[in-house]
Amino acid sequence: MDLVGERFGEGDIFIPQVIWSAKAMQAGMDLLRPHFTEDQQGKSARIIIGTAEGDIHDIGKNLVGMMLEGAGFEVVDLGVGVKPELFVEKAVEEKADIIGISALLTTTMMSMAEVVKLKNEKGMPSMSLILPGGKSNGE
Ligand code: B12
Repeated sequence: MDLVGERFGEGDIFIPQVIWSAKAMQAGMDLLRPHFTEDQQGKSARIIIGTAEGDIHDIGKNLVGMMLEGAGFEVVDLGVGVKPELFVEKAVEEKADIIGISALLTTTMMSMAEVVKLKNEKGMPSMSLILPGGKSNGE
């Protein structure tokens, strides 16, 4: 997908080819999924995961969700285009330990800050928030 991104950036390939590549990647992940999840022993923590509002990129999120499941996390996937309020509402409802937000666009990154703000307003300071690249809000 990195190569696809480069070629898309250079104007060498276009959106349809990127979509085909994304579908191929998803199909590969479907084959791998059972192997990642079959060995899990007891669940360690519950994580809410989703792609930020205004963003439809989900390959990385799905991959991360799958790896987390394989590592024994209980993953609640909210899908794509998730509003900041929904991340926080669901985290409360599901008694989640962690919120994970995926955002691939410069414009959708800001919605992460909104989730942190809402989470703190709800008095959930001890919850971890993980962002792509492994950065956290330090809590
Ligand atoms: C595939 C792709 C698409 C596909 C998405 C298909 C899908 N179902 O996801 C399609 C064709 C639909 C698409 C659309 C668009 N895209 Co696009 N896309 C890409 C591309 C080529 C690859 C992304 C990808 O899947 N990579 C593979 C996965 C495995 O990697 P990843 O996403 O980075 O995920 C890893 C980490 O980021 C991290 N991670 C990800 N999520 C999370 C979450 C948590 C909690 C954690 C811990 C970690 C984590 O872990 C993952 C595994 O290592 C990138 C370029 C690139 N090289 O990244 C552009 C790119 C992201 N797209 C871009 C753009 C501009 C768009 C469009 C706006 C294009 C347009 N003009 O319409 C639209 C966006 C529409 C929207 N509203 O969202 C730009 C963004 C630029 C920017 N700075 O904002 C990029 C960078 C391309 C470019 N160079 O211009 N895109």
